[in-house]
Amino acid sequence: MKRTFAIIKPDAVSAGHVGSILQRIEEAGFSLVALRLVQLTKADAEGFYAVHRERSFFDTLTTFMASGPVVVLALEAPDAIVKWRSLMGDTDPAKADEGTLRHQFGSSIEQNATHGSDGPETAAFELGYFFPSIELG
Ligand code: 3AN
Repeated sequence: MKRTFAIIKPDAVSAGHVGSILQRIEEAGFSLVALRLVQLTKADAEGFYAVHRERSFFDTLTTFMASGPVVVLALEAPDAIVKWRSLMGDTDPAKADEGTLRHQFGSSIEQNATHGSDGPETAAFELGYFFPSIELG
């Protein structure tokens, strides 16, 4: 899979980290395929995270994701899914390796600065959730 879907989450956008994170993405060698700033509704966030519907944190996670604008991205690179997840680091910023985005910009397991697809099917769903095919080329 050459493409993955990424989000710069509301915590990182409101803290002014969009520029720094985009710089890290470019320096890591990803090509930007599509990029947009979007304000999710709670329903948008619930649809996006539908696989986590039964998880205890679903309500707070979707409320957080709708709490301010996010940047949604389609990224391209060889082995994009694995490469982006490794640049993000562990879900929990406290466990994320030094040098990863979540270590640097995340503040909690929920407010962890970035999102990335966890597999090819998820990436296909998530890219299609935000980008019309005309924007993905
Ligand atoms: P990842 O985003 O690293 O693939 P997932 O799929 O386990 O992690 O979780 C999806 C999102 O749900 C995470 N990015 C995080 O914001 C949130 N999350 C995961 N675990 C928790 C938790 N224990 N408490 C609150 N939010 C969580």
